[in-house]
Amino acid sequence: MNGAESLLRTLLAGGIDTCFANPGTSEMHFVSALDRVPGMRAVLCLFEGVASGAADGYARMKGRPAATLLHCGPGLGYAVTNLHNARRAASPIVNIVGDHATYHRPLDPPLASDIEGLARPFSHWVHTAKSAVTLGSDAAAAIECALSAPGRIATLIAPSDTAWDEGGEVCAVTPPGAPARVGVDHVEVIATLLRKDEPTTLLLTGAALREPGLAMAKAIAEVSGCNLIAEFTNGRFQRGRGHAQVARMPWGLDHARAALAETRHLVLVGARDPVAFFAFPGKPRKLLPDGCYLHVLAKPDEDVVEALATLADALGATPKPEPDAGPRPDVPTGPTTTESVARLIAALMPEQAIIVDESVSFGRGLFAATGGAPPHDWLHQTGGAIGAGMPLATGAAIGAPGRRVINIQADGSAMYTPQALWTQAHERLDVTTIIIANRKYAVLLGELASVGANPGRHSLEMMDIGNPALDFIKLAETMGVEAARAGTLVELADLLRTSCSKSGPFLIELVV
Ligand SMILES: Cc1ncc(C[n+]2csc(CCOP(=O)(O)OP(=O)(O)O)c2C)c(N)n1
Repeated sequence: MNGAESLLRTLLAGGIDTCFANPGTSEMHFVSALDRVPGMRAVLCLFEGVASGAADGYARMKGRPAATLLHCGPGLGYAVTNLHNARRAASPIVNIVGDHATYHRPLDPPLASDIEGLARPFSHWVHTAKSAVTLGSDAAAAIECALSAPGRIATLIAPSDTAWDEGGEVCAVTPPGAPARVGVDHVEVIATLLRKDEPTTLLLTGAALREPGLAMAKAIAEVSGCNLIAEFTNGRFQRGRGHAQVARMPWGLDHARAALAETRHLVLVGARDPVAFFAFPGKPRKLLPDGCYLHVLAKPDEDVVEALATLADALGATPKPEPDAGPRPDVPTGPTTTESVARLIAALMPEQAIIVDESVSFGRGLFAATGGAPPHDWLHQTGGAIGAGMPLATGAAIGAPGRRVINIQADGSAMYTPQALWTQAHERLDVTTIIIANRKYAVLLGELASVGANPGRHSLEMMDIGNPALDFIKLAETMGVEAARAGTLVELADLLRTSCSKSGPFLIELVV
């Protein structure tokens, strides 16, 4: 068995059966092993940023890592932006990066670069394989890292001779143990705090926003009178009927600080000490109000759900079914606003839809009006690096087959990774993309004012993507995706219904 085959067999034995790939010469033996070893779904992506973003979306929905297959340093370079977003979402991923043969690298051929240096800031574990004999055990170590709490990124660099040499050995994966438990004494400190009559807020993310954690948090809030709020961006948030409705931290320093203004105690539940996205001249950097105390129930890599269960027990709080949310909202008519689009999506989304939200400025108000929709999952772009939405939607559709993905996608951000549409067409994925075509970098117009810069002709030109106007219908059709334009809510409703009634991808350009 050569090294490539041992790598592939070790991935399969470790539970990784999906690989988002963009191969080159140094990965040819891995690709050829796919012909001999059944079981791996290899998904061709036409840009590495699509592969890494799709691996993120897959992991968020499947709860298990996928692999990526990337070509040398430059291939990894294209992938790192969405690895950054995946790291912020705590998504497990195993990157396999091909490289020159060990004895060829010293000659400094054109594609040679410092792959480890490039991988390190975006990976929790980086290793370059030394030989075909140990490539299998290296792959097992990579999987073990990826599976450790709360979900990590492992990058294994495989020089091409480690793939083609004989002597490969398949290696078993030792699954890491459960995440670290929060001590009962520590939970009791938080319980004591919640028994006091002082304004307290639990800041939730990660597993606290999925069942059973979400229902436990709601029960704790009902018994103690504390508030619940989610981080501004979250990897996967279970929402809609049957789930507790939890607001997310508002966008913008002033709004976020206002949301916490009355709080005396902020308790982090898998969340981080909340800070502003950026520093602004003369403004505070943290969201915590003055005089508010910060507490930690569970850190991101601790067992958040168990900590919530212990806290609920200590307070005598029992999760209950959510009350009936009443009839589903009607399809709205009238002007196209964030609120009306949210109500329309809530009215028409199928049961168990997956919303992938890279709607940027248009979508900040989408959340409130979708709480009463059928049960669904909401995936945010987590790291602030735009170009995640379409790849995330692609991976989510593969990770959760049978569920319709609705990608609410700002137009400027769409232009970073539109190649994802080709993979959606190639794999016949059930993804409806709604492009919010405002033909601007609208969010940056606000940021210009927030940092105190004066707008002039040149700076405003940097935020105008309307000349020439992007034609997303042609763009989608070029990649084999059916598409149509909507100028009104009625047209949007018709197209959303049509796209959800048939299989495969569909793109709607919503002109706003
Ligand atoms: C990788 C990356 N490059 C650039 C930026 C800076 N940036 C933030 S928002 C934005 C424009 C977003 O425009 P669009 O997606 O159309 O959303 P809108 O602002 O119109 O709501 C840019 C360029 C970023 N966040 N990430």
